Amino acid sequence: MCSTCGCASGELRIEGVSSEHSHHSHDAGLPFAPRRMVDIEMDVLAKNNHIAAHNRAHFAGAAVLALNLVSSPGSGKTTLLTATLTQLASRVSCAVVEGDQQTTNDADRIRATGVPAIQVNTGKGCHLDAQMVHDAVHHLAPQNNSLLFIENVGNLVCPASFDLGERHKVAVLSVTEGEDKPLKYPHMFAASSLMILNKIDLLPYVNFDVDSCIANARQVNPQIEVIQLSATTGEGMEQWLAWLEQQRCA
Ligand SMILES: Nc1nc2c(ncn2[C@@H]2O[C@H](COP(=O)(O)OP(=O)(O)OP(=O)(O)O)[C@@H](O)[C@H]2O)c(=O)[nH]1
Ligand SMILES: [Mg+2]
Repeated sequence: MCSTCGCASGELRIEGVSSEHSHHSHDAGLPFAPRRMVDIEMDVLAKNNHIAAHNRAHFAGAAVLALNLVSSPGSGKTTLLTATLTQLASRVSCAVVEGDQQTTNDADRIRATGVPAIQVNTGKGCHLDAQMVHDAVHHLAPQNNSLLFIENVGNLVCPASFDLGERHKVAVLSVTEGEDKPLKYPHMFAASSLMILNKIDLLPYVNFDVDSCIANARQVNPQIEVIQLSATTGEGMEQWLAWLEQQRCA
């Protein structure tokens, strides 16, 4: 489990090991009894949800469209954002919150496009939480009627549980990761409104079944929208920009 966020689900299953036995071996390493772990998890998430609701009200009041970009490390979130901002920022006011364990690399990449960005370093933490976004947004002070992109820490697990007050989660999955990822990490794809299938320029070089990936995503979330694109070649970008425009008008 993840010791920094207390996001153990209490659903541990090890193939071929009865749940009774797997719980015994798991519990031996825990600092708290399972019941207490669940209580702590609920406390953490309830507190987070409270701050997320505050963020959401603030964004609604200022007509800020906040999007939470989630993915595994290296799927292309920052590349997609810089490509997006290059096309969008002259027309729409944008700002970015960047989440990573360490470095300001990604915020530097965003700022190089001329768009304000603030880096949040989570240290040992594996996700952004609503308080971090609240504090970062306080410094960023996004304009009314603007777009706020939040790039979460690269991690397909914990960011699924932490509401930041965003309008939508956008899951970025690249074609080098395998089409089974929506089934292996269902919570993330269930929580996302849109799946961006990135790096389609690499499809000729990898074994990746696009149709089966989309079917897998729809199995865990029948409503999920899908856009295939390449953040580096720009193929499919117009669909993503149209989706953003649609959300801004919604
Ligand atoms: N071929 C190809 N490479 C891409 C594409 N998008 C991103 N990349 C490359 O993938 C690597 C990771 O891209 P990033 O944008 O840093 O990924 P990220 O999701 O922001 O990574 P983290 O912030 O570390 O989680 C870089 O080498 C990018 O150039 C794409 O559409 N096609
Ligand atoms: Mg990044």
